[in-house]
Amino acid sequence: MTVIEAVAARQILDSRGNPTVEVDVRLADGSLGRAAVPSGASTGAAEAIELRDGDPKRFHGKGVATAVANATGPLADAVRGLDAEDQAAVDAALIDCDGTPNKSRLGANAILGISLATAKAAAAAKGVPLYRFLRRDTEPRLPRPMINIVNGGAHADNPLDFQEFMISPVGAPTFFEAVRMGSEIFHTLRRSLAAAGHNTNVGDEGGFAPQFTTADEALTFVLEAITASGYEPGTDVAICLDPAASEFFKGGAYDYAGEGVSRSVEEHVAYLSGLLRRYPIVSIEDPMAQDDLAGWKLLTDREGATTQLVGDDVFCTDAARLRAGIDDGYANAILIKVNQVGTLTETLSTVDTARRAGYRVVMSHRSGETEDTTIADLAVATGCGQIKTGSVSRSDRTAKYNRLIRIEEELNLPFGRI
Ligand code: 2PG
Ligand code: MG
Repeated sequence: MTVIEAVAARQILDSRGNPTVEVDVRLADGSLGRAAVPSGASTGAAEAIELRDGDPKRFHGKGVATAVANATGPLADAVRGLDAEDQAAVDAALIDCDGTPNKSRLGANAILGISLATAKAAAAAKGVPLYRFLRRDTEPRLPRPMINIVNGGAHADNPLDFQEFMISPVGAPTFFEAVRMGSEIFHTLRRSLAAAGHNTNVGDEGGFAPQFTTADEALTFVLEAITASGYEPGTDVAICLDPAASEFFKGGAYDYAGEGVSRSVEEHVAYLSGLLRRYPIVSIEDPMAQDDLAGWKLLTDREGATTQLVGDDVFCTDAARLRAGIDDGYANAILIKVNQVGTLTETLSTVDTARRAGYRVVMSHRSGETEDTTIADLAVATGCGQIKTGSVSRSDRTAKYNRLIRIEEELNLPFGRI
């Protein structure tokens, strides 16, 4: 009854107004699974390939009609007749059908759409929520959110060099309370930005994008918003950063264009250490560029014992790349993005690799998102303990928070910590 009978796909819009792939998988018993594929802006060099049509007359070249045709053509042929409950076999068939190491022939967007829709169809057939269907051998947990309240880098058109300034309500007793605290701080920040004459427009992930030029400026406002909301920085609410450093690593140095300063690898590490001393920062993602492994090692040796250092571009959710980090001792955590690797099975295997090595795991959205909430269920099912899903504004972001609020209501699960 859980045999895959039909695959449909279409182009829909993502949160930036660009087309993306949505897939419907229908099973023999009539169960339907539907998944929409996210899309990044500050993509890692080793990510699985998102197939775009490149036809300048349609969607300025960003159309995904070819990926949709691949999903309903060769990829559908490869999975039709397979059991949706055997995710590993379905994903292996998709990978085989594509035949390239980076899913470039048929598109990781086409492949991921089928992979995720298959899991959702199987969960529907069993009549259980996705987080329960995907449950691993570890204990499920509600993830602690990293809430992005200031956007810069590739996600905003301000001069801020760092991409994301996030708050994590480390003292919140439940997921809902974490969201409440995040929302209060977000609105307090809006008022203080307006009072200081800054604009309160938001960037791609729903955080504010004022004309800040330095991280210190952003951090000062964030810290003040935490305090003015009645919370103790560091105890109730900590700060997390994603500089997305690959974006401004040029010619062997870190080029802070907004600030108008270039820092050598050593100076950049010293600068980050300085921020760690001055602010209650508990986690930094992509502090170093994906191809600056010496820098990664330097920072990990210096700060890794006390600060969570999350590899995004450097690992690209790929188990082999993560293995290199574990063996060589750089980073101590990994960001997990389903579309960086392109199937659910590979995603879960990377999570397992991280966990076995004692690396922490953060489930993550992309800057281009949809109303699809799969990552919320994935975070609970893997019990990874942390999620990064943007600001507490814009429905593409709040859909994930709201999904987690409902899951928390359904279950009485333990809450993750950084
Ligand atoms: C990141 C992500 C998500 P993008 O760098 O971590 O915040 O951004 O999807 O643009 O790669
Ligand atoms: Mg990142």
